[in-house]
Amino acid sequence: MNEKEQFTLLKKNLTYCYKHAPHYKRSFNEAGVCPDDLKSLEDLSKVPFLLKKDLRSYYPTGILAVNKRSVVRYHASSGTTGRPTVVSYTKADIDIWADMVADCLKIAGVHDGDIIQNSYGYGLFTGGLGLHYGAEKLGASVVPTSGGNTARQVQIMKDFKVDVLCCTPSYALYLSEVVEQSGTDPKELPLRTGIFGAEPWSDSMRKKIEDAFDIKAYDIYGMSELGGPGAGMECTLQNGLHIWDDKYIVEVIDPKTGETLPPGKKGELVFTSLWKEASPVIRFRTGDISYMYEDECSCKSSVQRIGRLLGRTDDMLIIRGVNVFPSQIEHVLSNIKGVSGHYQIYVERKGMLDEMEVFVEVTEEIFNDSMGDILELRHAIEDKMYAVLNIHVKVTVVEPSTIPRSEGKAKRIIDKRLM
Ligand code: DLL
Repeated sequence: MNEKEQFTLLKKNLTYCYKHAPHYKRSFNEAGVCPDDLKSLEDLSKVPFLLKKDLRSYYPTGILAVNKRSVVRYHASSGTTGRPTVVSYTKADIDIWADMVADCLKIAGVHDGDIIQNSYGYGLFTGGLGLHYGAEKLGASVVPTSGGNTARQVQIMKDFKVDVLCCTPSYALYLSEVVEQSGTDPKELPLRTGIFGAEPWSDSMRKKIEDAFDIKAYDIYGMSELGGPGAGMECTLQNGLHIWDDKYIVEVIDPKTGETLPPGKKGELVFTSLWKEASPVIRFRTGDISYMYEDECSCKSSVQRIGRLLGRTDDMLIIRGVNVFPSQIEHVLSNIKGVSGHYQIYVERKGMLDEMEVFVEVTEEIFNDSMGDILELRHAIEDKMYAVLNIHVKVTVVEPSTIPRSEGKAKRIIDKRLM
C-alpha cells in the first residue's frame, strides 16, 4: 500500500472515531484538531496521544466506538500494573484480525495442512484465540492445547506430529527440556517452525530454541490494545517485524518529549489502528521500545518494519541511579556457555542502597563440573555484567530446573522495592 492509500484510510478512520467514540471527539476538540485538518500522513503528529490510563478509565466496556450490542467478544490485558484494559471486537473485527494473523503465519512459511499446536493461553489473553482463528483461516489444523499440563503438551507434539508450535519463547525452551527428559531428542520431532512472542526474547535465546528443536523460530508481536497478536511479524528472512500497512500506522517517539523520531532511532512505539471497529486506537503509546527500518525488506510484505523489541519504558530498573534494562541482562547471559536460558532478577533496597542479584540457572553438564569451575563461571558472569551495565551485580548460580517455569509469560523480575 502506498502513502496516499494509507492516508486515505487514516482520514476515514479518524473521521469514524471522531463521530462514533466520545473519547476521541473530546480529546481531538481539547487539542484543537479535527480529522479534516490533516493534509498528509505527517500531520498525524498533530493528533493527541492515547494513553494506557485513558483506556483503563473505560473499564469494563473498553473505549467503545460501536453500540455494545454489536460487540461479539471481549479480551483484556493481564492488568499486572493496574486495572486491566478491556478490548472489544465486532464480528468484522474478529474476521479482519483472523485474516491478519493468517497473513502473519503465511510470511513465516506456515501453510494450509500444517498441524499447529497452539500453547498460548486461551481466555481473556489474546494469544490463544488470536492465533487459533488465524491458523484456521489459513486452513491449518489447530491443536488448541492452551498453556499448562506440560507432559501432555509433549505427548501431543509427538503423537500429532506437530509442524508448528505457538507459545512464549520461555515456554518453548521449557518444552524442549521436558521433551528431552521424556527420552526423546527434541531435534527428532517433526516440528519445523515456532511462532514465539508475547514477551521479550533475544537473538541468542532464539538460537538456543532453534538449536534445541532444529527448527526456525519467528518473532510475533502484539498487544491486547492493538487487537492482540499479529501487529508485527517476522518473515522467513528474520530481519525485523513487518507491520501491515493497511492495518496500522506505526511511529517511534521520544518518550520524554513526545517528538517523532526518524528511522533507526530507538524510542517508544506509537500505533494507530486502521481496521478496528469496536475499540480503535489512535496514536496509542505502547510503552514498548524499538526503532523503524528505513529500507524495504526484500520479501516486500509491508513497507513498515520495526526492530525486535528492546524492552519497555516501564521495564527499566534504576539501580543506584543507573538505568538497567532486563534485555541487557538477557543479552549477557545468553552469550555465556553453560547457562540454561532461565534466570530471575531480584532487586531490593538494603539501607539506602539498591542491590540487584541475578539467579542464573546452569545446564546439567556445567553443574556436574567441580565447585571451582562453577565459581569461575559466576565470576565470569559478574565481570561481563559489569562491563555492560557498569554496576556490580551479585550473581548466584543455581541448579538446573530450579528457576520456576512459566506456562505463559516468564516472570523475570522481582522488585522487592515495590512490595
Ligand atoms: O502479549 C499479545 C500477544 C500474544 C503477542 C501472542 C504475541 C503472541 P499483552 O498480554 O497485552 O498482549 O502484552 C503485550 O507484551 O506491550 C510487549 O511489551 C510484550 N510483547 C508482546 N509480543 C512481544 C514480542 C500480548 N514479540 C506486551 N517481543 C507488549 C517482545 C513482546 N515483547
